[in-house]
Amino acid sequence: MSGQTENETEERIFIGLGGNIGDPRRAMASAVKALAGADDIDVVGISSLYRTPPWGKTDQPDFLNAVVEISCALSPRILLNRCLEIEKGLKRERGERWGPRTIDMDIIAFGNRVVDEPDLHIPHPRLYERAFVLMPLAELAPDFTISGNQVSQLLAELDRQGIAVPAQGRQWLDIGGEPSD
Ligand code: PH2
Ligand code: MG
Ligand code: MG
Repeated sequence: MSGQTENETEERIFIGLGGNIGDPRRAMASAVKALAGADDIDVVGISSLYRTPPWGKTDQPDFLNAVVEISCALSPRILLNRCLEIEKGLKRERGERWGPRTIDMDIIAFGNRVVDEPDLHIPHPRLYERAFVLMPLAELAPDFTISGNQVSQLLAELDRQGIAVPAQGRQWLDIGGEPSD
């Protein structure tokens, strides 16, 4: 698929946010504001904030996670580039795979499109194992289907133990104020 292909249909697009070092809540709030501030992206849904046990590599601090729904006419590739730019702007730090990070933005689903490129896999390939993605996603879109599976059904099959909701709704965006730098 050409990287420039326009998204002309009403596709539901979801981006997962996460982080577990520094001030992840603030970094995630800044990421949402950066998405909302882009002329060609509308933020149409924001989940609550979730505190989640580390997945994949367990000897690291809990993560904060959330999911946002956006609407845009960008291609998945261009959207990925935007997310990488926003991460860079927030001075993303990360080390090993699945290790600690200040901010992570992952395209979870882009309508029913399937993208399989070396650095871009949509739907997100580990979505099915990750309550930290499916819980906030189910809050926004329980009936959305990913590769034929309803989000609420996928979540019902997962262990949600240890996941908490420190901030209900959108209030987590406004705690504390803007980053100083
Ligand atoms: N992200 C990872 C690895 N493990 N665990 C949780 N709970 N939340 C995450 O966002 C997360 C993770 C790599 O991106
Ligand atoms: Mg990730
Ligand atoms: Mg990522």
